[in-house]
Amino acid sequence: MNKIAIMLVASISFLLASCGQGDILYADKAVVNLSPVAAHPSAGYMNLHGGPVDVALVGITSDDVLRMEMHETSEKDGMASMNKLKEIPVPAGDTVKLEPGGKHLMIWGVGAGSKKRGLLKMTLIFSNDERIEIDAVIKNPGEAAPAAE
Ligand SMILES: [Cu+2]
Repeated sequence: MNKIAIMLVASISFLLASCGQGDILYADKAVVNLSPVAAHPSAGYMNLHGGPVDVALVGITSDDVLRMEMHETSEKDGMASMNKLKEIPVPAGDTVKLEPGGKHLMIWGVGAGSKKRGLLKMTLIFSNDERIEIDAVIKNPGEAAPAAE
């Protein structure tokens, strides 16, 4: 009886330890800011939290968009430009922010159903083949952006 109790305690503390910070790969604070001009792409932002090992975000898909790309805004000679990224590294235990003026998603053709729901379901694909499904909150043009942290 005592042995079982000790084993239970041991396995519970193991479970708690395995849920500690940096031990799981996840994404949060995902938003899609709809473009005020229908023909222009919308922008997507989120925070990526690294897990126990270094990975990279290598793809992002959604059933309800025409096209989605990973971009980075950079400034050269006072001119802002964007380039397409093949991957976004997410180091173990680190937080990588997709935010205005930096790395972001560019999204074409967000479907009417998702707009109505106010959520866009997307799947993040990582270099270790881990896939994470998230719901990004859709913001209409003019709606306040979420407070930065
Ligand atoms: Cu872009």
